[in-house]
Amino acid sequence: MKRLILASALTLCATAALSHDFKSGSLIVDHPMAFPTMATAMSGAGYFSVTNTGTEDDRLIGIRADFPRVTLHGTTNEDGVMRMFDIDAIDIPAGETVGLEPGGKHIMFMGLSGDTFEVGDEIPATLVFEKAGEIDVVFYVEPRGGASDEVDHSAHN
Ligand SMILES: [Cu+2]
Repeated sequence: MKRLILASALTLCATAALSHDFKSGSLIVDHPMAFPTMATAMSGAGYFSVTNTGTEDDRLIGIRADFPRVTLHGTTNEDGVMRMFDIDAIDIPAGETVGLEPGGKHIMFMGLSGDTFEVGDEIPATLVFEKAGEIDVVFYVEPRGGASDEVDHSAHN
């Protein structure tokens, strides 16, 4: 019986972690998260989705966090080779939800130098939007779930 209670408590925690969101004005930032990084990784990626419930387009123009460099990244897939590059902004059109996800646009935390992301870590960051201004969020480091998560960030720094 004790075990059953513990199991359901864990399930509750997991559910809470999966549904955390942050709001400012007409923007809702849902579920900022990152995957664990390997010991040798110099960078780690962050993902979330943003819903713009307003009538005016907005743009994500930057992010601040406690790392040597944090950038917005785009991804291209040319003949099966994934490449990532800096982008200036991510459009968040009125009435739409934009997802930052593996294989697409994402946040790049750079300069980890041995300071790995581990499951359960929380990474505070400030997202900067052109119109909504700044939104403080927390990225949760969560276990990798499946093959679709796999974008190798270990090689770039
Ligand atoms: Cu990247």
